[in-house]
Amino acid sequence: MYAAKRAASGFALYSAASDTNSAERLRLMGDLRQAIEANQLAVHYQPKADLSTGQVVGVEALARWQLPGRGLVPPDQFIPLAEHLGLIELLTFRVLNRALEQCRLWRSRGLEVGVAVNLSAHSLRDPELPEMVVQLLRTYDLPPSLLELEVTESAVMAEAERAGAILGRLHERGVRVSIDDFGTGYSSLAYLKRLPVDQIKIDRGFVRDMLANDEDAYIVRTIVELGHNLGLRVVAEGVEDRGTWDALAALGCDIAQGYVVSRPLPAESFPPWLEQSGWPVASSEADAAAS
Ligand code: G
Ligand code: G
Ligand code: MN
Repeated sequence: MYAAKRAASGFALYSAASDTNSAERLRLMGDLRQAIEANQLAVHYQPKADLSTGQVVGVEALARWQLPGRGLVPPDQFIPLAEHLGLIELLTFRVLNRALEQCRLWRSRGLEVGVAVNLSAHSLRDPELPEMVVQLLRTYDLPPSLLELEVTESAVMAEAERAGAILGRLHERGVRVSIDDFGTGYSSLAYLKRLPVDQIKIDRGFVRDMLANDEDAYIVRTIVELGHNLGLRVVAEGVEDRGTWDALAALGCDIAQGYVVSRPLPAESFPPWLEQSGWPVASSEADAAAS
């Protein structure tokens, strides 16, 4: 009925695939609620490397839902579902908590890697988010600069004033803020200038074809220049091969993330990957000795 009312024609045909309350979807919602409440979501970590030194400077935490009998459900499916169920705050807390706990563990073993956590638009309307984050940093005794929060342009712009205030409170405490999927939204540059942001991540859609497509290469170059002119670090996402890595390094882009460095890894695979891949990493002992 609602679909029919929305359609210009005034009618719609029932199809199970578009039924947001199909039996299949209801079952999935129940399973997801259970998985989030019981803290059963996994978190994988994708390394990011400095384009000038090759040093691994951090990882992005990516939620994974392994559903028995259905395999791995991708986040673009379960994140919207968690939002719909009002479970996104709990999910965000779970992922943040897990990622910071992991960061702490790596640090205690001498690996100084920052973690980046994705926030949904809902989190940017949650006035309790900054305090929750600060508490978690205290719990794990971590410097705020080891945490980065990734927000998409569209999530910020949906309610720019409110989102800016919440991010500002985190930024004041030393937490890093990144604009994710940059270039796909419609952020006004005037607003970007005023946002408490440290970093922009160029959407992988532009990076993917930059060697073959002059327009994409031009867009990437323009974003790198824009970011640098605003005093921001620029990260390229979806860097899949060495040629793209070299092109980005030549443009002066700061950091690369993508399959050329590594796919997202389960936490326990990260230290062995570092060791045998040969990518250098900052050591927390060296830092401690230097200071
Ligand atoms: O690697 P991958 O397919 O997992 O990521 C797909 C999308 O899901 C990415 O855009 C990423 O930002 C988003 N995502 C992954 N984990 C989380 C999370 O914990 N919270 C939110 N809000 N988004 C996430
Ligand atoms: O920006 P977001 O937070 O949406 O980005 C994370 C997503 O990008 C995840 O789905 C991750 O698996 C995916 N990803 C990471 N590196 C690459 C890459 O080199 N190529 C492609 N196609 N996807 C990538
Ligand atoms: Mn991201």
